[in-house]
Amino acid sequence: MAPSIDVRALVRAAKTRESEVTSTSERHDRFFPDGFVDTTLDDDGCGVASEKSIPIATVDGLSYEREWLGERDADELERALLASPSSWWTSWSNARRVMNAGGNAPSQLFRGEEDLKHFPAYLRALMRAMVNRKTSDAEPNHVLVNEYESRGGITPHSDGAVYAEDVSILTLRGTALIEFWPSEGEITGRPIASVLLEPRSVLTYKGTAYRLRHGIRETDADVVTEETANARALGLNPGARVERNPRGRVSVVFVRKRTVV
Ligand SMILES: O=C(O)CCC(=O)C(=O)O
Repeated sequence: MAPSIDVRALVRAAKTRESEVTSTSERHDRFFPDGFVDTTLDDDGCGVASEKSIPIATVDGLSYEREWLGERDADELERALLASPSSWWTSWSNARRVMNAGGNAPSQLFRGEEDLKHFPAYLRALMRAMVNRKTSDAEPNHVLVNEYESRGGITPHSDGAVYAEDVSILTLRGTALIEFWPSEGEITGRPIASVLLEPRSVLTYKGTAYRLRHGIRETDADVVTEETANARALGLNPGARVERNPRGRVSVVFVRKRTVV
């Protein structure tokens, strides 16, 4: 006999989740009482062509911008995101936990306003800034937060077909070397490229770069190599060791999910 499904319990659980999401987004709005104080949210020429932006010629579609967010705003954003209830976080084995900061489950398609209404106002402002500052081609509609322990990493992967090929990663705390690998085959030898992600920077990967796999090693210190595309701009030579922050790393991933038709 097929196992019976307790439909009432499922509906109750969905309602609880719904009210938790709403009350949490209201609670979130106590952050940023004065709005963003040291971040430029509109294009003032600090987009792709600014001095803070480091072109990465070795991989089509890969770009990196330093100091995308101001220091005070970065602190406030971290406080706000980490104040989310523990039930919002999912732990992964390699010293990483992930939070869905708005919208529906990461694997589900985008449902329009139904998903957008759950975002706190400050995240909506950053989502708009992504496109106003020409970081993304179009406005993201989904945001994930990763919190890593100091040594934590993420296995090389590609982000798959649910998202448009245009992803931006804002690092809030800690540095880490992200490596890009061919889309298929064994991960051996040297990566195609790597980028050292600094606090307050944004890394964007689109098109060709999106289709590569990317990952971060589990380690106490990252080692800059010939492939590290922003090493020179950061004043680092191949072989330089960059210790991980003992407090770990926090990153915010802005994506655009495909829409339910
Ligand atoms: O934390 C990062 O910078 C990478 C995150 C990532 O690759 C992911 O969430 O899929």
